[in-house]
Amino acid sequence: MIKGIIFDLDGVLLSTDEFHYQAWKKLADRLGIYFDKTINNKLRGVSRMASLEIILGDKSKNFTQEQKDAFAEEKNNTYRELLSQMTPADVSDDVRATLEKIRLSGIKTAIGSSSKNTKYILSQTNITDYFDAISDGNNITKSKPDPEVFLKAAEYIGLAPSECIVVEDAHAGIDAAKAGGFTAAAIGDAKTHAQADYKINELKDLLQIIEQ
Ligand code: B16
Ligand code: MG
Repeated sequence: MIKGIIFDLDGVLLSTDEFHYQAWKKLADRLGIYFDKTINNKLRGVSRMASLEIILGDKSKNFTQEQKDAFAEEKNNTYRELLSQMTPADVSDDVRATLEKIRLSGIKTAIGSSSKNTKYILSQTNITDYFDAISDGNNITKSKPDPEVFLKAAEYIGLAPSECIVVEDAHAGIDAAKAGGFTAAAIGDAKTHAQADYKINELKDLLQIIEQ
């Protein structure tokens, strides 16, 4: 029986995945490195530095760690500039109504996101109070596809992985959920992942799954 839901953030609750794309695209264009939405899909759920390595590809060896740190910071500054324009109006009716219903159902909720900007995003969009716990890029040492971020989230809400469903838009996130022993619901790009237990088109489809 499902007693808890662990939500990925970027691409599941909010369209911040588009901001990640725009911020990486600006950096890649400046560096003269090819980058498109197909490459961007490989960055879903992956940490900032690992994302940079994917973008640099075999050009990675041309740069020092100091330069890479500066690139990652540059991207994050662009990303945070985009985040600073977010408001509660960026939360879709589907997401807000679903979170409201889940809140009333007594099911525990947590965020399981690789992003170090999670708390800022939740605060900008005023959805922090929908969650009992936040597990994010600041409390983990290994990012998805390692299950650490979801295992911590389950621990914070006092549930076993087998009692929780993870909602993810990233292939790396579905890998992480299954590696941790969770039920996995895929949305968006992750729907093509063969190991997803459920495939949903809208967040509200979750309500039927948890009622089962
Ligand atoms: P930051 P999620 C992930 O968030 C993003 O999907 C991924 O593209 C990003 O690189 C990662 O967070 C780190 O984000 O640079 O803000 O720390 O999908 O796990 O919510
Ligand atoms: Mg995501």
